[in-house]
Amino acid sequence: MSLPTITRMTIVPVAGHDSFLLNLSGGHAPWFVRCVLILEDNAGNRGVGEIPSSEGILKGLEKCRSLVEGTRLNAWRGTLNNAKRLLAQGGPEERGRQTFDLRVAVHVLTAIESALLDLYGQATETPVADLLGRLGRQRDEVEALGYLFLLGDPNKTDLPYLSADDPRDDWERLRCQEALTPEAVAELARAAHERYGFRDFKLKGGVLPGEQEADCIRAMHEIFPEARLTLDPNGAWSLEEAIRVLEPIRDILSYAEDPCGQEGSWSGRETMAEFKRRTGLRTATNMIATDFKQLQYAAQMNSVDIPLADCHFWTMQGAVMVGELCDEWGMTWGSHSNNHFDISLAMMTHVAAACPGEITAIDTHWIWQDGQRLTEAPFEIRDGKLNVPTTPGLGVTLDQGKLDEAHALYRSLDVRARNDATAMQYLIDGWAFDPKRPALVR
Ligand code: GKR
Ligand code: MG
Repeated sequence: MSLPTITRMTIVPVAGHDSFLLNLSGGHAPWFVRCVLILEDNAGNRGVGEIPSSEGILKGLEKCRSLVEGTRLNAWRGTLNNAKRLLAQGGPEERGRQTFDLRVAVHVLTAIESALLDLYGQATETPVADLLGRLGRQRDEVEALGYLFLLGDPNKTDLPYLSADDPRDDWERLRCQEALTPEAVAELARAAHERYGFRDFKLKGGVLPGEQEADCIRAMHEIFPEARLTLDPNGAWSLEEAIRVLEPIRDILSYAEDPCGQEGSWSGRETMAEFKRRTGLRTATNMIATDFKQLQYAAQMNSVDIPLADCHFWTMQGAVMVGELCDEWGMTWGSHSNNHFDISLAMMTHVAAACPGEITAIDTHWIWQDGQRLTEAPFEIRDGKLNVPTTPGLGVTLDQGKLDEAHALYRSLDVRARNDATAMQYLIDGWAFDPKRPALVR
């Protein structure tokens, strides 16, 4: 069968609004930046992908343009292979010690892969979930967790955070206000549950002293005793601190996400293995098993039970391969997330749908962005779940007007990549990132 040819590749950096989310990297700015890749074919279809944005990523995509335009969809794997080889010439890259992944090549590749799969799915009338992995779709619904954050007070800054002037519900009101206590976090959990029906929750830590974050988990457990709960300080604590903070709440935690990390002469895979051995707690990570080599060592050392294989930095096929390995090796697949629009929500849903076996409810920042969109009908989280579409491709239709608006916002800003330090400096003068100290502990 002869499939259409790709006629045009368009790279569109976009920005959206965000709340004052706190984490080890600081405080989220009032905006987040992403990059949308659009591929058009000569049958008139458009395929899309969404990834984080940075100058390196935009350049990387541009570099691949001539390898993508003019190729046939039949050869989509070859196109990706060529892009991968070209990007590899940039040499090895490091994830870095921020909470977010600073690599370029793997993100660039994912954007191209997503748009290609979307187009290929449309040409062959197949949903992306059915194209992924050895066996395609494994489920028709994907469970998501309620991903909560401690929140800074926007009024302590003169930054243009959106306020909830006419909130539809408690969630829309609370996500714009300070939340730094166990009571406030429990309220966020309740409001998120009421709106989205989440059964499981994750709290982003690395902000307050560990014991205070453990109290937030206790408060969440009070109102949701059945929920699977986890706390993620992004490796901020030393091994001893992680044990001291989490041992007392081990019975109410389902797993600990990156409780410790690289420390002195120990690698993060070593401290995490030791943490597991000494506490008996299961561990998840998006920091110490972020490629196949690291995953191999993490598995050999028994450091990790739940690799959070976010498709944006594993590629969509890579993330599903991790899911297949987890299923074979007795580990549990999960997905990490950063702030994202609705194209990424679709990508993550299809990937999770193709991972075999029992998986962990996926992370998504969508609840912080809900109300903004780039597609005509974003996937919805209802009863804690996302439906996996049965329509061809990713199952989303780009809304050109909304895309233009998000691009115009990007152009109006002097922001080209994520920077959590600036907003944090309103709370603590001269604040600087320290991978081993919670953001408000200075
Ligand atoms: O959005 O602030 C954030 C998170 O801290 C994010 O940067 C992390 O990558 O969600 C992430 C995680 O699970 O570590
Ligand atoms: Mg994490």
